[in-house]
Amino acid sequence: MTQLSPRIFAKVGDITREKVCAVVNAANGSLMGGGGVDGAIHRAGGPAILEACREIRRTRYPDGLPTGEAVATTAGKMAAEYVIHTVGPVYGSCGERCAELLASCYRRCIEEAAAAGCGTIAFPAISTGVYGYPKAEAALIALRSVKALLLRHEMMVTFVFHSPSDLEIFTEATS
Ligand code: AR6
Repeated sequence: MTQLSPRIFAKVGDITREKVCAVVNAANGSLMGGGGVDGAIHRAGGPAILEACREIRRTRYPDGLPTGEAVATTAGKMAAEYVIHTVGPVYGSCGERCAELLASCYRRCIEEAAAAGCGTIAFPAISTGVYGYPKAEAALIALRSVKALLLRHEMMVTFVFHSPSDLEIFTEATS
């Protein structure tokens, strides 16, 4: 575990195993699951998560969750209490707005976690898998957004990377 500031940490691991109040899911607008972190979270948490997502689609977002937005559901069988689902930007499809949309994901996730009463949250590297966001660029946006949010929220944040090389890219980009 690397400590980046008094309340910000980074590590290598599987986010589905984090013992925090909220784990963030890098979802898509359908909220109906997918590959990557999304697939891992639905597998680890079980069907209660998909059920809650269906209810959110039906009642609040019939057209899908917009990019940059976030919603909270149960974490099912995982150690966490909540999953905060967010939709990162597809790199290359948003031009100059990509950075702003990615920052919005981090901001909205922390806001949703705080609203749920959480004091701890774990983030995957949103948009840096299938959605193609360059990892070093995404790292700078992630850290900058979280630092700004922590001025207003009592929250402990952990960035969880899937591989040692991803953690290395993050620490190099942000140091
Ligand atoms: N724990 C932590 N990090 C992980 C894990 C895990 N278990 N699994 C993958 N990663 P991605 P995106 C890392 O593709 O780019 C899905 O199909 C991975 O190495 O999961 O936002 C959704 O349904 C990468 O660095 O999310 C959407 O359709 C990072 O998590 C779409 O992919 C994010 O990769 C979202 O794409």
